[in-house]
Amino acid sequence: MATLVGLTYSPWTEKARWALDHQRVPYRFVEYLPLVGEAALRLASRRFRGKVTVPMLLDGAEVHDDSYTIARYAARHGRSPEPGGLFPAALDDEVSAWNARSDAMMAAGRALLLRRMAHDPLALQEAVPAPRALRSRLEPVARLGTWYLTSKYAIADRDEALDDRTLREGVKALTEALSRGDHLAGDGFTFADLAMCTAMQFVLPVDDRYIPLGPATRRCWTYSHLADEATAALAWRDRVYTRYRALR
Ligand SMILES: N[C@@H](CCC(=O)N[C@@H](CS)C(=O)NCC(=O)O)C(=O)O
Repeated sequence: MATLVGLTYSPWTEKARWALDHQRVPYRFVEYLPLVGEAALRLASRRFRGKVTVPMLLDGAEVHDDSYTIARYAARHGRSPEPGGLFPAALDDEVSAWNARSDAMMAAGRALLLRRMAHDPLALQEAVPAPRALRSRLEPVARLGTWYLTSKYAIADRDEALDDRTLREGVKALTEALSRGDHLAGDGFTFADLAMCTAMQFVLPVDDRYIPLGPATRRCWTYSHLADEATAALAWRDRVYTRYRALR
């Protein structure tokens, strides 16, 4: 059986996991611990150079380190309940364009989130993988984790106004597309819908039933400048989750 290494709260992991679950592909999930888990991940994937990220899918000699290729793997190895599958051949370009949009929104959203997180001691404490009573004393551990991600993804070199614009334009493009129908590519559920739903996590997190977050973390993930203008896109995201995201 394949192993998926990922971070439960991460929208990239959710993108891969949703595709695997939707296609009914069996896998074992292993929770990743940023920084601490890196050496083991490099060893398991035999990636000794460059950046390693999760989600990562390991299936014998086959290694996939990107949510999009994991979803493609899911489409090859599973069976879709939808007639055309997650990647209908005729809609390939459209689906991958929406995925590129989702990736750009997520990179922008992460940069905006990490900036907010650095100033939110309660959210930092919730990120400490330790019993509640110890969390406030261990806040520096979470601060170290945030610093690590900030430097790994070169957040200081990013333009905050541009990140805001990228997220905003993503929501606008989504809202416009939804005025033409409930599915982004063709007339059924595809990876385009799934990818854009997961990107909306950086505007307002989805219900805890799908991705559990502590109250301070949820507040921190909420991008309030944009959430109020994104009501149609968020309502659509919630409808798609209810209909197509089975609870684990
Ligand atoms: N292109 C990758 C990007 C994945 C990605 O950025 N993963 C981040 C999520 S925050 C990660 O691995 N973070 C933990 C780390 O870098 O140690 C994908 O779509 O799967």
